[in-house]
Amino acid sequence: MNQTLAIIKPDATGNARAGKILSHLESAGFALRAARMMTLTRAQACSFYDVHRERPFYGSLVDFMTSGPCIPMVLESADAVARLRRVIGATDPAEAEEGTVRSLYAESKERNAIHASDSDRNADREIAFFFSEAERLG
Ligand code: FUP
Repeated sequence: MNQTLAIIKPDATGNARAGKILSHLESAGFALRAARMMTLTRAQACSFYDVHRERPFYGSLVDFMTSGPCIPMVLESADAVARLRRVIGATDPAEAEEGTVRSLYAESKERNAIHASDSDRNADREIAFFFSEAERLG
């Protein structure tokens, strides 16, 4: 078993899709180990997406991610990082495989309902960004 970080994004909390998405993740075999609802500050969103700082969509992405509440969560399963990436689908919902979270619930490439860590190293960093060791092991 290992852990990965997901974030239900502000488009999904705003459109009453958070429960459906969480249910989809649990049905796909992930155990929820930690979660909270929070509206990211600009400093938090900038830091979380720092890897994209030079990309043309960065400012708009930070605006979107701070526009309403999101739900960061720690999910656990065997091969959690790769499995969750498959379950959420491609970044752009128009390209996401049928039945994936983004194909079902995302609005656009930017407003794409959910984030998932893309490597074990980033999962460690992103889990530690939102949750203390006590919270995710409790
Ligand atoms: P993903 O790992 O699928 O979330 O995608 P990326 O790490 O490439 O991008 C992170 C976030 O930036 C995406 F979830 C949405 C946003 N983004 C855009 O808004 N426009 C783009 O062209 C690419 C990414």
